[in-house]
Amino acid sequence: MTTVIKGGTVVTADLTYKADILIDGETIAAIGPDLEGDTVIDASGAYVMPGGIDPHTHMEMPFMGTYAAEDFDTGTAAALSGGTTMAVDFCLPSPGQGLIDALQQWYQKAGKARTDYSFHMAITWWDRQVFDEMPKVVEQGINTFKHFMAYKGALMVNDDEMFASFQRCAELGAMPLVHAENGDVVASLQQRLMAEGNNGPEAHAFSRPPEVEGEAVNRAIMIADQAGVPLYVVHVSCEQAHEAIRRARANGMRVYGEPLVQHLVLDEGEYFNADWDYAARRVMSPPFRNKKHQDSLWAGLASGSLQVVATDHCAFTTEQKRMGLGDFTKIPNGTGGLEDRLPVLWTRGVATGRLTMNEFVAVTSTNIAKILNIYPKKGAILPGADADLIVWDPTATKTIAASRQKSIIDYNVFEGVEVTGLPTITLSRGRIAWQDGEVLAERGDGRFVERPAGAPVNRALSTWKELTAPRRVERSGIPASGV
Ligand code: DUC
Ligand code: ZN
Ligand code: ZN
Ligand code: ZN
Repeated sequence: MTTVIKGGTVVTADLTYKADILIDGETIAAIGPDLEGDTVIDASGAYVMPGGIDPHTHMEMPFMGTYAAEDFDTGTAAALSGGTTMAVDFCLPSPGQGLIDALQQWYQKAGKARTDYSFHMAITWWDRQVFDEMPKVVEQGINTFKHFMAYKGALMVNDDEMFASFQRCAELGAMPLVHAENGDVVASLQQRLMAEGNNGPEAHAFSRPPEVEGEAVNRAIMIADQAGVPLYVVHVSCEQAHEAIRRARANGMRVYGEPLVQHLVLDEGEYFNADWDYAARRVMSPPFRNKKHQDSLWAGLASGSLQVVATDHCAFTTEQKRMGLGDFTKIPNGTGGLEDRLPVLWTRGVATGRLTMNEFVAVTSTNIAKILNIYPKKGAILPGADADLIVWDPTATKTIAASRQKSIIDYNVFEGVEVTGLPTITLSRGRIAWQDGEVLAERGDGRFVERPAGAPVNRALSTWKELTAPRRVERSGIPASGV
């Protein structure tokens, strides 16, 4: 069975050109003029791009006394409708739970996925068992380990644990990820705000200022450098964090930064809405920032100091958000965005001239495929690559509305945003997975994508330094102690 996508303009991370794409089975067989196939998809007037990869989702995640309401079924349906063909979710062992044990639970949940998927493994506690299980996780095709520097008393790891885990990552050819916020300072600010009677969702933003993020990113970078390992910083939301990443990169360290589409577009004013539900629905960590920080993130994407745009899709219903009525620290943290990432980024990025089309492909797909060591199977339009493709109509428009979304959440943080530029067809491994508003991929069509360790692009500069044992100076004539 062959399919040919005819008459489109191919857009990759580095080229834009007219060509047909021939798909044989699940992969791309040829790219060129006048190709023929059993079925034809007409892409005239459209762009053909690699499907989006969202490296940051939390489906059905147990968190803050509840579970993220979006699961792999509805979440990946939402993804396909927005042109995303792969999601990387976080496997989160509960404290004391073995990593492999937790992984079994995640395979179970992800069995419902309609898109391909992978996992990052979270290090939520630390002892010999975790150390011993890390290589087993790597053997299963998971080459990234996530560390929460916030959520004190729950997911947070301390610096000694982080340093030990980073060193283990270095030995295994794996890469650490960090949620970088200073959890001790956040906890202290939360207490103070509550004691002063600031219990509404707007206090959430004051409890997590840019400084707590900037401090943690700097700390993680220095610890990674001492461990001789590269570093990936999730949800970079502010200039302080971006500045630390920029500086590290300029010094030759392989540090990657991932802004979220929410932070690029939505600002802290959202928390001052008079409607409690409206503000609480937008509570996530880190919180939305002001325009100065947004400009910094856009600049980082354009200049290459930030590499990836994700969503941190972690979707709770309004009812779940109300767990925090009277105490903002109990509002489940998280927002959705899987369905809207590509259209919103295109509208606010490409259509405004902030990003080129090629940069758009780089930050939504190709860069993360390289970082996660799955390129060119994913993130590429090349012979042999998986045929995860989107046919993109740059003139199609819609107004984002929860009432029309595939996500099961009862609201959308982008409600009312008008987008121009939408996928008309999404193909997942050669099959039409979404077309004309309908999800055609079925529950369970998605496959786990193995990501081998040892990605060459991820070697840390400090691993190339000459490693020497501490030198001891032999001395004679040691003076007697005492005065
Ligand atoms: N931030 C969120 O907003 N939700 C899930 C976890 C996180 O770090
Ligand atoms: Zn996080
Ligand atoms: Zn998050
Ligand atoms: Zn997250």
